[in-house]
Amino acid sequence: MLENFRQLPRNDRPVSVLGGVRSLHTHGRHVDFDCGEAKIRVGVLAPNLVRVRLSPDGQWKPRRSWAIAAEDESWTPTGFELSETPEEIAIATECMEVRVRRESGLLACIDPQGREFARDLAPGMHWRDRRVAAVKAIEAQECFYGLGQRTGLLEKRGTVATNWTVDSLDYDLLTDEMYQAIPFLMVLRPGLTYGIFLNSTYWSRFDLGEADPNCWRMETDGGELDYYIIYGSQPSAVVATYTQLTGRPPLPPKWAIGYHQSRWSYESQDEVRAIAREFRDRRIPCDVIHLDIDYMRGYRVFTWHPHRFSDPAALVADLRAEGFKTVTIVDPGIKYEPDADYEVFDGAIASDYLVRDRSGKLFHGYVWPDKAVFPDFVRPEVRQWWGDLHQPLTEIGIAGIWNDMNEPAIADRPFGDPGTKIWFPEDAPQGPPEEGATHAEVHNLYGHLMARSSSEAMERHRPEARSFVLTRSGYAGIGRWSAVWMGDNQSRWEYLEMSLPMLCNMGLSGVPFVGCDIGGFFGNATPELFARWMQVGMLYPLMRGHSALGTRSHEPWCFGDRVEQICREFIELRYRLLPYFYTLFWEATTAGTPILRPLLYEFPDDEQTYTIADRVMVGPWLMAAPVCRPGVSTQAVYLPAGVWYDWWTGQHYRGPTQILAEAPLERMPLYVRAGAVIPLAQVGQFVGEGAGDRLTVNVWPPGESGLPTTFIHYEDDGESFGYREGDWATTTYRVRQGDREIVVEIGERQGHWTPPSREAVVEVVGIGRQSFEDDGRSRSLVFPL
Ligand code: MIG
Repeated sequence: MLENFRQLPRNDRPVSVLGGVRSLHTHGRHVDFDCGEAKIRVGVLAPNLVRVRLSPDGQWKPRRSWAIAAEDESWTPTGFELSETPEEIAIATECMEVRVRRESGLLACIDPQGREFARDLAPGMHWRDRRVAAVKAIEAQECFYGLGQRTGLLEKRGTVATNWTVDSLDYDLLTDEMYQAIPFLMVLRPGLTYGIFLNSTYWSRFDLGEADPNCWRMETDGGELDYYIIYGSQPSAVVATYTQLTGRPPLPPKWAIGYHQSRWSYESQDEVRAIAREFRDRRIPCDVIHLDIDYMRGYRVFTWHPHRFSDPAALVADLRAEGFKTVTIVDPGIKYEPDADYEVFDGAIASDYLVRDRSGKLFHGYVWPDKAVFPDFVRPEVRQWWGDLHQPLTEIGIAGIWNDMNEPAIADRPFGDPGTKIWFPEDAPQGPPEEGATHAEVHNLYGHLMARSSSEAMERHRPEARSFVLTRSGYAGIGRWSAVWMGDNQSRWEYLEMSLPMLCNMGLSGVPFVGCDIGGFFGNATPELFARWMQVGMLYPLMRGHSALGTRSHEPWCFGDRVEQICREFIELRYRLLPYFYTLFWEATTAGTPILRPLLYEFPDDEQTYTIADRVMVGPWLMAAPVCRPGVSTQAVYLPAGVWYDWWTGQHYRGPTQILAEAPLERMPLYVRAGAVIPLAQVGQFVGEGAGDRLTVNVWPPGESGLPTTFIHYEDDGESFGYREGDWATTTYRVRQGDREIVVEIGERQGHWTPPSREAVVEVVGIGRQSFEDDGRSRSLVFPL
């Protein structure tokens, strides 16, 4: 096999190890260490954020920050103290210290309690040819997370994680390279969390104690090591800073967090209409229908099939009238078709927008349209041109774009033969010529920058409304541009179970808007699997059903009445919870917070939670213990410290404890934390359907010994960009419990958006309810016990 043109570092070169520190000097926020020919630069960007760079030859290459949203200069200057002893140099900020050993250049960090973390072990930073690496200690109790899209367990100690985007269509529990490449690692122990962002778009790899259980190691190509260390007393602080560094997502339109239905493919406009009608007739809520590759004419990107989709404008308009948004797939491969009046190909050739090899020869491979060529999305003008090609889609009302095959996925011969997967030669020039990047450096960015092009285009061409963009491939910070789905899973129980840790690690890696194909992509779901998957799918930030060509129909009504009813109820539950989900999305835009969270995110001092992968939190209040195995009707559930209420029965439990939950097929065990405040909507058949005349807010008693709790409910019109100009509303709820009453204090509504006039109903679950005209004024509701 070609092994994908991977150029290995030359093993005939010696390994070089950083020498001792000869001198240092400080300029602004940076401290430069002169270590002979090599240099280290430590930058203090924030009290809990330090950037470490190593240049083996002492020359700093210009860095291109495709993933960095906040450059060094953009951080508010923060003071630090530099002190020196004969043994070491220490840089102290308000909350951490970085120490560099004079003799060896080895670096370590210290937390406010004096505990070491991110500590270099010999040989520390080292390099061979263009490969650079660092080795750090695995301290007692440390557990590993993040690293973007990963199969297998939630906790990653003892594994290897490579960052090189590939079409991992046959992934299983042991697969390493995936569609996403996110070189961000989170390390947790009680009271101390740190993050490492390896700022390299080149191939990179983390060995998390696989080769040696005492240390973890990161390495990458490109000749310069550049990484950020983020300190936090708990995971939320690290995610907040990491997403400040690499960017946070914008608010999606509210409809995008409703239910999406997709299939490869709904093959004609008639079929799409029939699917839409079925949803409405059966009263199963749905907001979005996706059109997969067969809407095109011979898979030519930006075309419509003249017969099967003869009138796309009418189709999209009719769907819209029924409350559906339409999303079209857009693949990067352009059919190689000279002299055929195919505008996209002709335009790309005329402007020279395609990837060529080093000799200038046009690169081609084989994808759906057969022989295909590929835009160089690293060039801004190519992203602009490609984005403008979306205008005919937005003009007829397409509200979202789905980017597939953008790792990029390419075969070396026409589809059908067992071809080899290839990509551009690693020395193919990409990006603005003066920057001199090659494919080796930007491979991991192909899908990322394609999604960026789509996202910017949608905003340009639909300035009045927020759009939805979905991508399969991405790099660190992809959440700024797009939602992400996890590619081709299988209709098997293991894939249902694996979906939760995979999505949780994406969330910890700063990408909150994520989902897996509900029901499984390859293969046929059984009715039982499908019902369970819809229950789990209700928890996914992106809730989309999808399935592959040749599989049985996977719509919610295709598995008999019992499963249809289960699907309806769980999709309805999602729609009831939309105000809560929407508030979580808002939190994600302001603090990078994951929406779907592993228990450890909320209970980082409880080591029991460190390996729990199949129990998850949605936001701070809801915990689900979904069933991911066949034939189950009871389920063991660990409840961490605090009081928990059963969502279905109201029964309460005092954690930490282990309980046995009833879990017949109709029920996914779901728990609410004491003190929870959860805003709920009336269920409509789609998000915009006139459910605005009542807001229900459910409150669960904090318990006598419980601390007061707070929740900020976020609202806006759900579709425009007005929220950027202050057209939003937040309402703060404070809940406390005394001997004789529970008091719910509602703060005055903030912001410039006013909800339609409505009744507010506040219900303290199991105690009572009060309702009032929601005029936005502050009030205090007392519920006697
Ligand atoms: O070669 O567009 O992951 O969601 O349905 C397969 C057809 C290409 C892979 C995607 C899948 C999509 C399918 N695509």
